[in-house]
Amino acid sequence: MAEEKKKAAKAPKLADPVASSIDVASQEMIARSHVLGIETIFDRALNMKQCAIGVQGTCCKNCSMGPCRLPLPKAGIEGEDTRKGLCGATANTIAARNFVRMIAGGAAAHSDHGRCVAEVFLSAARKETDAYQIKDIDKLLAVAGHLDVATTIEVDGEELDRDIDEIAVEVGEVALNEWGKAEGEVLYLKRAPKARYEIWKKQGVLPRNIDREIVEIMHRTHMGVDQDYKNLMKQGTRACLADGWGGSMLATDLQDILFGTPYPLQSEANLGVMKADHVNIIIHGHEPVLSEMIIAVAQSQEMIDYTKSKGAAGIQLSGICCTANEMLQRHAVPLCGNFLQQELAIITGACDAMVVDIQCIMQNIANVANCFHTKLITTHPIAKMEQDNVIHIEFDEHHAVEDAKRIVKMAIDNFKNRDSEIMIPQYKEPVVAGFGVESTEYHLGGSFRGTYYTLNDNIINGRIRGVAGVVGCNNARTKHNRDHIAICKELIKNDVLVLTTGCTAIACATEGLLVPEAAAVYAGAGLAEVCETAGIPPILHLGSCVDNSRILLAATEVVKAGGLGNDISEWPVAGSAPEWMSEKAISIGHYFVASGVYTVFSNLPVTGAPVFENYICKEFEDIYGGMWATEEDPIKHAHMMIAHIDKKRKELGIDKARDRVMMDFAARQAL
Ligand code: NFS
Repeated sequence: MAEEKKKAAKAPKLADPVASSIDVASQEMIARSHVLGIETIFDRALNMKQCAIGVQGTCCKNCSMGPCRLPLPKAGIEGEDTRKGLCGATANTIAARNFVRMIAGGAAAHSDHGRCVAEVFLSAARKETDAYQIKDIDKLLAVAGHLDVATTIEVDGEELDRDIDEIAVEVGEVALNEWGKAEGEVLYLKRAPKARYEIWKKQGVLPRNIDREIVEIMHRTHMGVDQDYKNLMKQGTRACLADGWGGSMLATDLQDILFGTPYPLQSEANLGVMKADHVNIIIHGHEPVLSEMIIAVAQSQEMIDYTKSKGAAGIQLSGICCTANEMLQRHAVPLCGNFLQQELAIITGACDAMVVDIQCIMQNIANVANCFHTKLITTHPIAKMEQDNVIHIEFDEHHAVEDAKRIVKMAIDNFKNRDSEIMIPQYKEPVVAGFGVESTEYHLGGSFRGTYYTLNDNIINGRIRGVAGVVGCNNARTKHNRDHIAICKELIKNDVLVLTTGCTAIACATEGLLVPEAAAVYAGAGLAEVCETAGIPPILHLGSCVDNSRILLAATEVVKAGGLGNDISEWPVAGSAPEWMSEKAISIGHYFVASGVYTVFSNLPVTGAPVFENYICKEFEDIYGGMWATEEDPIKHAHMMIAHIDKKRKELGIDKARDRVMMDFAARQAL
């Protein structure tokens, strides 16, 4: 008996499905994982505690004399902070070094993705591959302008259009050069409002090229180099600007030119998009270079016929993580789920192949796939897995169609091998996505006006109180999707238009918030009226995480349209990432802050160094006009953003307009 008790005490705890996620489809699959004896991240989060010092940001393992651990004393610090590592590094130095290394990791991930797209772009422009072509010529010409590539040439004193192929090759070359050029500065910085650019210049944080700033972070944070938290943050700022206004923005632009600029379209979201009688191929990761080809091949008659010959009704493609957003915004391919749903999609027993490339792929999906017939296929040379059941099919733009065919065929052949009961949760919601900078301009400005002025007008007259970017990941330390949804609902209820990307966008989609009808149900009267007139949802899906660059550009368009100040920091806007977990989120958060946006995260690994924390969460506002803030409670979190929006309205002198509008609605209701 005592033995049994001991065993039970030792047995790993199992996650309570209802406490783990707000999403019923996910709850069903977590419950199923327990029935089948399959461990998921939800269980692991219960059985492994976080390191209390790491959470504070004050553990230094940058040399082998450590790790040096500098927890904040329980009673706080009175008088001088005497904590030091072996070399004498203070808590501020350690926390700042860790923070900027996170920026380096995030900026590297986004930017290396961008580089890969730029390489494929150049191959396509040089016609070295038939698989990819230039799709959006208007966008090519616009991007050429931003990269100082001429779009016309002078012949005999006459200005003529330049050959498109020639422009494309030069755009590809100039773009690729942005990663490692020896001189100058990142070209896209000039796309920011002039006032913003001048702040960066004055602060000495204009990135020189994309790679260099990341390398310099690794150098400066090496043992015994930069030991001034302010100077470290300067480099962190420079590197994240190279991400947001460099690597990420180039990724978005070149993807749009190659694969098409998104325009609103309709699809569905959640695990219920999988179909029992279809071959289910789930694409998970980030680079649309892979997914675009798989979509093309899966839709070919050859594959459709092959599928039928194997007894399946068709091929159901769906996506996880940012690849899901990429496929949705350009092809209406349904969203299967976000970060915390990757194991759960396999637990349906209906996933015939999960195809992954880079980033946010949990190694445990290999173990989960091993419990089913699911083929797990890695495709990227920089992202392999050690488990034996993982198949690696390297994807290369020069033989992309053949690679995609091999992958799709493997999935079809695997359909007959299903060995467990299929259990697809019957939950999915309709979604309208594809709001890029261009389409938002059209929707809000109308085809004749074609500017953001109508949006500005509605902000000035108070129908729209302000704009919020709510983005980022899931985090197994937080109930799946709970904070995304609570914050977004609270914001729209208070007439704040929400722009979303990444896993937040998928969370909103699975909750049914990304349809125009959601405005009447969840939005405040002012925002609902604007949404009804424009036919848009109260939360706009702007794509994947590299597409946060679209939010930067939309913000810039608002400034350009006039009436709301001269800089992003002046208009009523705020940012949020309530369930963040990845280094990419820190890079994104910081480029929003450095672009003048008040940005709230659930928490930050800086609490062990209060002086450093105060620097980025307070003093930063005087330097950049934007700053960090943290709040775990989602409703308080939303209201901090709303308070900032109201502060900016007041500074702009448009707070009175909103009072009037609200009275009008009250009066109207009374009537
Ligand atoms: Ni963004 Fe995409 Fe999701 Fe977080 Fe991961 S998918 S790049 S990092 S987890 S939002």
